[in-house]
Amino acid sequence: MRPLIYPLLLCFVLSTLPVLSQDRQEELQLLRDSVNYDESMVPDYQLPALLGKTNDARLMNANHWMTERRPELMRMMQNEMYGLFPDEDIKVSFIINSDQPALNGIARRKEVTISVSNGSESRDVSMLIYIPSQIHGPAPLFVGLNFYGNHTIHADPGISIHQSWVRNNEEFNIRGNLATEESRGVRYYRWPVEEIMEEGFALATIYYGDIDPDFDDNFENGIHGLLDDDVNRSELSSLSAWAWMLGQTINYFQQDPSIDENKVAVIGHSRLGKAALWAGAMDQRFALIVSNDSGCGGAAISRRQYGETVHIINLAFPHWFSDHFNEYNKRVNQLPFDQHSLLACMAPRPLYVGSASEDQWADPKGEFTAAKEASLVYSLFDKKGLEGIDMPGVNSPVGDGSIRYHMREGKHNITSYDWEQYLAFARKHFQSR
Ligand code: GTR
Repeated sequence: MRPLIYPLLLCFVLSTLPVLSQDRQEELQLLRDSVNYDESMVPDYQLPALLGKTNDARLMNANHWMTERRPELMRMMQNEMYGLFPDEDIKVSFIINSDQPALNGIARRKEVTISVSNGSESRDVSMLIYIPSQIHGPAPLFVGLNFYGNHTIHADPGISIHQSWVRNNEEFNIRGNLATEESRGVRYYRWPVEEIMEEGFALATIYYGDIDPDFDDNFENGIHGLLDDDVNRSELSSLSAWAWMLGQTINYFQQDPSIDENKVAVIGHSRLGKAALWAGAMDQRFALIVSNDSGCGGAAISRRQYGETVHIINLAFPHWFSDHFNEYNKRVNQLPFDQHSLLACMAPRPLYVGSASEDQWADPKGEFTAAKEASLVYSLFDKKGLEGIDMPGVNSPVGDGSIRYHMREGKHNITSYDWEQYLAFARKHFQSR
């Protein structure tokens, strides 16, 4: 019997869908109806060699990886899958709008406007930062995007409410695609702000729709609206825009003496976990990377075709990736890389991959497999990964080196259990530096 979770999951997935053409909907529905959740039906596949033609670690060293192979993989992933946000003519400036004590004195709250301009037009993106009061001197920090607005992560009445398009959600009192006071704090369960402060970490977050609203409009709105008309739309992607903005935040942290710009961890859940991974690959200033339930197009091996597939994700979310990614819808084995390649691009920086047992759509085993495979590249740096470790059961994190993995018991979500693991991992790695 199929567990009840799958139909429920399907309802959730359908409710988050942008409007698609009838043909596309029908094709998507057919694929969804035949999604594989049976491990014995995972096809035989061969992963592309991480190190190039030969996968022999004795024939490559860390320097060769960094200067030759990694750039080659990054180019392929950009061209074939993630696309880009071309920022040659774009200028970014930061304005601190407020800086006040908050959360009963345990933190300071800053709101920073990130102004993105092409010289004649600009878009403003708002970043919320909490800095723990107990830390004297620059604090290590987690930065991640949020789904519904900065004001949804905590009931703190001092957080500004954005004006950008937002997905309607009855449960969160969001109607007319507009955020209001009624959705303040509704996503608090995903952002344990007080615990993060107690652990001595600062937290920064940005509403992802401020950067690029999450629907397919051929890249007219959000920061894409700042690009020249002659920019090739087929190479753009929402994931690259979201990830690009994450990289911009480090430019701000470098100017803020209360933040330790050398200890910035990037984190994301689900599609924003995909964005966090791509940001971590594109910008090596991120000192630690956390992907939570990022699934297809994130940490999960595409070739396994278990849960969400490349074909499904491209039909459902045509704007997330570059148009070229569609070429692999029916021939995923032809991809010159797989998601282990993306994870390998984090090396030698600490990487934590989190899954959830009832989130089979995101393929926990595929996420573990990619993290384990990436260990080969970590070994070039004499860093320990998940070598010799098997897929663990629920709530049993594995990996005491630079790669760690867990499968939390429960649904597609980011919970305090997940955060506890990520905070402990970051504490350990940041302390030892
Ligand atoms: C789903 C999508 C997943 C995941 C998720 C989310 O609809 O199929 O890839 O990203 O959304 O972001 O919540």
